[in-house]
Parts: sequence; structure tokens; C-alpha cells
Amino acid sequence: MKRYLKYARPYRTAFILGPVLMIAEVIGEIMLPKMMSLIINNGVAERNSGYIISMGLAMAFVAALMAICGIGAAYFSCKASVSFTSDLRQELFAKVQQFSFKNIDQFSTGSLVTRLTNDVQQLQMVVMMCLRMGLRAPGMLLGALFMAFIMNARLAVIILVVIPLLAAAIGSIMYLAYPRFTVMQKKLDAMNSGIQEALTNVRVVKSFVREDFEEERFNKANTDLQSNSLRAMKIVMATMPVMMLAMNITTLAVVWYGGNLIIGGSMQVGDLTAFTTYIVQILMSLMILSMIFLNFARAMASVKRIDEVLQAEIDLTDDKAAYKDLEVKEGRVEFKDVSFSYEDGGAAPVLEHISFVAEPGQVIGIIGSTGSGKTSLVQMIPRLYDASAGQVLVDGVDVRDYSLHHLRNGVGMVLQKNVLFSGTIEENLQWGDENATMEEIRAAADASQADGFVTSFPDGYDTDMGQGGVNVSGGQKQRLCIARALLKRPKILILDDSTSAVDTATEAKIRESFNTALKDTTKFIIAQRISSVEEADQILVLDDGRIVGMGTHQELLESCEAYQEIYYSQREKNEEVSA
Ligand code: DCP
Ligand code: MG
Repeated sequence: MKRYLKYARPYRTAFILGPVLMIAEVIGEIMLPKMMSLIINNGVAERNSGYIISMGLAMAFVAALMAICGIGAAYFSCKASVSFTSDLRQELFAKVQQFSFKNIDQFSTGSLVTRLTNDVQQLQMVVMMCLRMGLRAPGMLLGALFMAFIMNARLAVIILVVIPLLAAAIGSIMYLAYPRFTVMQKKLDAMNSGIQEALTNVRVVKSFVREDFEEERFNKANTDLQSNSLRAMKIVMATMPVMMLAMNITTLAVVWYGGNLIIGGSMQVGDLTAFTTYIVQILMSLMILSMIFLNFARAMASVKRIDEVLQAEIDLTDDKAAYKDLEVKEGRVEFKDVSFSYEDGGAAPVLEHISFVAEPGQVIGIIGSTGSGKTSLVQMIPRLYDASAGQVLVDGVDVRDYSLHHLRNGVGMVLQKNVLFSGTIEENLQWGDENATMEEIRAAADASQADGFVTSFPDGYDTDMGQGGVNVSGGQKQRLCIARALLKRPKILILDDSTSAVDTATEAKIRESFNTALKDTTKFIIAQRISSVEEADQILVLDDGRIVGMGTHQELLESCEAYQEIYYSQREKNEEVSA
């Protein structure tokens, strides 16, 4: 709870004013029935019209004050809760942005979306409710109880019997509701994840004609959420009628007993009217309290989920970096007996005993069958993941000793599964360098063989990209992604299968321009085709997480069996094609 005070602090005025004004309203609410009983007893019964008018005016004044305080209280409570949760959401978003790849693997995107929206919303609702009702309900309860006892202690005893019964009922309702709300939020997660996946990949769904399947899957998640919501709501629903029943029975008992007292002459009529109002107020405040508790139970389930995000330990930070100001200058990369696995101490390592050196300006080709660990290997250079054992050095310094900012600025990476963002092509390329001039942008696009097709578009660099870059071809998208990485002018450039959708002739041109435009940059090129890495200064051949061959194309052809296999299988295919 303490953690959340931080978000409340900037809005403390609203947080205090809301409940304070509310208390003023409650005092008025308690005074009114008493004033009413005075009118009946002293004005109506005594036929004193002067008294009725003056007391009536006083009541109107109190009512007007109450209205003003009520509006103020509602405004400040609303402002406090909305601002509070908006800050919280901002902080959550910032936290998720800091997440390492490993953290992201742990939460599903759908779950994160639910946590940042629905769960925060639940919390906002309960904060608002607490501010508006949290003091009002107990205040009214105590005030009305006090007044009732002053008026007629014997009659008030009836209430004392009802309260513990109701309290027990509310307690058990909360006890039952909390776990059900927790399950409900989980189901909401599942449904959101389903929507997320199906919508982002709607094209794949369509191409496999899996709409019915997806609909069925969604239907399942949706009905699951429906039944679990009903299960939770059923309990909430029960609260209201139970409270109403208690209220009616108590009122009945009071009127019956109080009526007898009036007939016996030991109570005035006006007192009984006031008394029944107090009874209603007491039971109402109990009802409101039970609602608050219920929503509290629900919000607690949400707070726990929000907490999981806020408390998630970011396993990849630069807190312990020894050289925070160091920037990547040369681009020399060295792996020293590096092993890696995605789960700590879990399954068999994905990479084992990797050692090699890439000198500045060199081209390093990486080749190997799918799943051999190529992507995993290069991801350790910009610290998207950390090595489980051994060291990755850039310019002779452990990557963990750089600040993440400087390290990643020095490394340009085109991910295997890359996307463009909504916005123009120019804006997308400016991700690499937000201050890039048009000439620089064109130069980068030229090097990645993108300038040609971009200028052929009617809007050129102002062409709007669909989300994820859907309105360009796969090969065009890859070339734009390369241009974006080039604009960073990185010391180390990593292309993870980034030209797989580009024809060999264009790919050769891209490689050629690298030799002139990026002479000093160390380039890692992951590829499936031998032709993509043939001219590399050094080729690493990966197999099942181990380096099974290292050297130039010629050396490997002579010595490395795995490389020969790939080479001859691809040559045969090429011959088949040309034949
Ligand atoms: N792996 C994993 N968790 C991830 C990513 C991968 O457990 N988040 C596993 C799957 C593979 C192994 O790691 O068995 C190596 O995966 P890579 O992505 O490194 O493999 P490649 O990049 O070599 O494969 P491809 O050529 O298909 O891109
Ligand atoms: Mg890969």
C-alpha cells in the first residue's frame, strides 16, 4: 500500500478535500431528521406556524450547504482518483518499456494490456469509491447510531442485534468473492491475449482459412470469461437483496415496537419518524460499506496483478556497469567461452562454449540450420539477453560494463522478425537517427537498395506505412529495416537473416555498398544462403549450439564437413533451377 502513496502525493489537496467535504455533507444528513422531528413535535403538534417556517428555512439552508459540499466532494474525489491512476498507468508503461526480452517472455502481451487498462480501472473505481464513501458510510453509521440512542435507547437496541448479523454476512461474501474475482481477471487476460494474437495475425489466420477455428477459440475464452464473471457477480448480486430484506424487517420491528411506545405515551410521533430515518441511514451505510468491501476485494485482485508488473525484477540492467560513459568506438567483438540458455539452469543450453573474435571492419558470416542458435548468439552482443556463462566483449570491455544506452547505440541490429511502425517511411527511418537530414536518409536507403522503390511511390518518403509495414513487400520491408539500422551509423551491424526475402542480385548490391559505406563497421551477417556469406572475412558454422567450423569460404570448403554439406546441397538446387 505504501508504494501507492507516492502516486497520491501530488494530488494530496484533492485527496483530503474530497473526504472532508463529504463529512460536512454527512453532518447535514444527520441533522435533517432531527430537525424534522422538531418541526413535527413543536410545530405541527403545537400548531405553531412561525416555528415551522423558521425551522423549515434552517432545513433548506442545511440542504443547500449539503448540495454544495456534495458536489465539491464528488469533484475532488473524481479528480484525485483519476489523476492518481493516470500516473500509475504511466509508471507501469515506463516499467514495461524497461523490461528485458526475458521479462517480456514471462508476461503475455494480452495480460500486460489488461493489467494496464482494466486492472488500473478497477483500482481507480475503488479509490474513488473510498474517497466518496469511505468516510461517509462509517460517519453516517456512527452519527445515526448516536442520534438513535439519544432519542430512544430501548428502541435502538434492535439495531444492535441486526448489525453483527449483517457484518457476518458481508464478511463471508467478501471471503467468497475475492478468489472468484482473481479467477475472473485471469480469464479476462486469456480473452485479451486471444484477441491480441488473432488480430495481429489476422492475415495468417485468413491465409490458412482458420477464421472458424479462431472464432471457436475466442468463443471459448469469451464464454469462459462470461461464466466466471457470473460466478463472481452472483455473490455481489446477493448482497443487495439481503441488505434490503434486513432493512425492511428492521424498519417493521421499529415501527411496531415504537408504535406501541407511542400508544403507551412514552414516545412522541416526531421521534418515531426521525428514528425510522436513522434506521434507514444506518442500514444504508452498512450496505454502502459492504459494496466498498466487495469492490475492495475485486480491486485487491487487480492490485496484486499491477504489483506483479511494478515488482518484476528487471534481470538485465546496467546498474553495475563499470564504465557508464564509455561508448563503442572500434567495434571489436569477442566471445570468450560463452554458453547460454533461455531458462536459468533449465533445459539443455542453446549455445555452448562459443569463442571467436571479430576485428573492427570485418564481415562475419554466420550460417547453420534453423534452431542452431544463430539468433541467440548475436542477441548477446547488444545485451538483448545476457550470457549464462563466459563473456561477451566489445572493444575489450565486457558488454555488462557499458551502459545499455551507449552499448545499444553502438550496435545496429535488424531483427529476424522486424516490423515498421505506423507513420511515414521518413519517420520510420528516423528511428535510427531522429536528426537525420533528407540527404542522410536517402544515402542510407540507397545503401540498402531501398531508395529506388521508395522514390517510385507517388508519395515517396512521405508514403504512409500501415501498422507493422503491411503495405510494402517482404523484401521492401527488409530493405527499409536495414536502412533504419544504417542511419544509426553503428560500429557493429547485425543483420539476422535480413535479406532472406531479397533477390540475390539486389542482395549482392547491398553487400557491395556495405563495403564502401560501412568500411569500418563490424558486420555480422546471418544467412541461409552460402552466397550471402561467401565473401565474409570469417564464417562461423553453427550446429546445435556449437561452432563446428570457422574460417573463410575456401578454408571451410576444404575442412568443414557441415559447411560442405550446405554448400553442395545449395549448389545442386541452383543447378536444378538453372537446368
Ligand atoms: N529458443 C528458446 N526461446 C526463445 C528463442 C529460441 O527456447 N525465446 C530456442 C529454440 C531453438 C534455440 O533456442 O532450439 C535456438 O534458437 P535460435 O532462434 O537462436 O535459432 P536460429 O536463429 O539459429 O534459427 P533460425 O535459422 O530458424 O532463425
Ligand atoms: Mg534466427
